[in-house]
Amino acid sequence: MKILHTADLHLGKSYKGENFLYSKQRREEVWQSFSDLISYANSNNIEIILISGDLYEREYFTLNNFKRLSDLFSISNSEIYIIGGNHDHVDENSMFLKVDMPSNVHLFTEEEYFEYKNLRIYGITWDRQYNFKSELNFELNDKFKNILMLHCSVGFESHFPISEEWLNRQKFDYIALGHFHGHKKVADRAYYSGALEPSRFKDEGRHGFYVYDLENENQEFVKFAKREYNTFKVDVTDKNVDKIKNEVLELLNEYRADFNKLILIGKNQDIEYILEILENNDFYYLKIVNETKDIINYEELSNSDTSGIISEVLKKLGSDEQAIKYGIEALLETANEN
Ligand SMILES: [Mn+2]
Repeated sequence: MKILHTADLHLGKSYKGENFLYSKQRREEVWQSFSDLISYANSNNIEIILISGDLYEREYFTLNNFKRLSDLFSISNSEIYIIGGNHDHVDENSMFLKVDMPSNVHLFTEEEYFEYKNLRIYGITWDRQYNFKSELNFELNDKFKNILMLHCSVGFESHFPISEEWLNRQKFDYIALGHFHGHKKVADRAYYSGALEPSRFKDEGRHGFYVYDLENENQEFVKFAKREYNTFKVDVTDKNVDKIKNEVLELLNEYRADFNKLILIGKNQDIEYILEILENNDFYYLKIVNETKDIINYEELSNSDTSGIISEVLKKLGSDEQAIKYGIEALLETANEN
């Protein structure tokens, strides 16, 4: 039996950091990605889909969005198990409880577990937005394969903290976690699927979902996201504009459709021109961060210095660049104070 484990889709999320065009487009892409996930499950004999919290953003989700979600679920051949997280917590006002969902959808509210064939699926839903805590005490029946779904923070103090030691003591066959956006194994048989689609530069790396095969206990990460967030660093020191441009094109070529951040470091007197050239590009999204150091033109500085103090200082400091920098800065500061 094949089980697909996903989480943190944040459907409906508005992307505040980006401009409106990207935000609108990205929001639609995440819907498309989820729709593709349902199709993937249908064509790959996935019997179970686990959604470990933050499926949608309660803050932005409308009744139409629920209708769209319900339509997607209804074309799925899988049984779908859902827990609420901090972004889609389920209290008595949750719209999720007020819409008709197809019969293959199972949202955890009060139940301890759902049974499907030889499987027991346990899950805990957030019933509030903040400071959620829950008693964790499970009496497992080993005639069943047992699975646990939690939306929690492993190794942190807030957002439903869970320790690695606790996870390692559990006898579950698989623990499907949500909340952290990067996919990783955190304990024996306990995994974060990560967000299906990344939503910020903090979410760097590959994104997708896990497929777990219950019989042979084989587990595979399937890269699925439509776009990724990447950060690159280029040192511009002693390079001409063309060389820098080519280096950037080569470095980012396979990431053209992604959200990319390019940090320029080092020193280059043509930095303004370099920025202008790089900003004129055909990448989907390229944010350029200028972290280069200023080049002080000492000759110019000393020519404009009618008092002769700067030339005097430069002569005394010799060729120690760092010392010159501090010296000049101190002088300029004194000049500004007057
Ligand atoms: Mn969360």
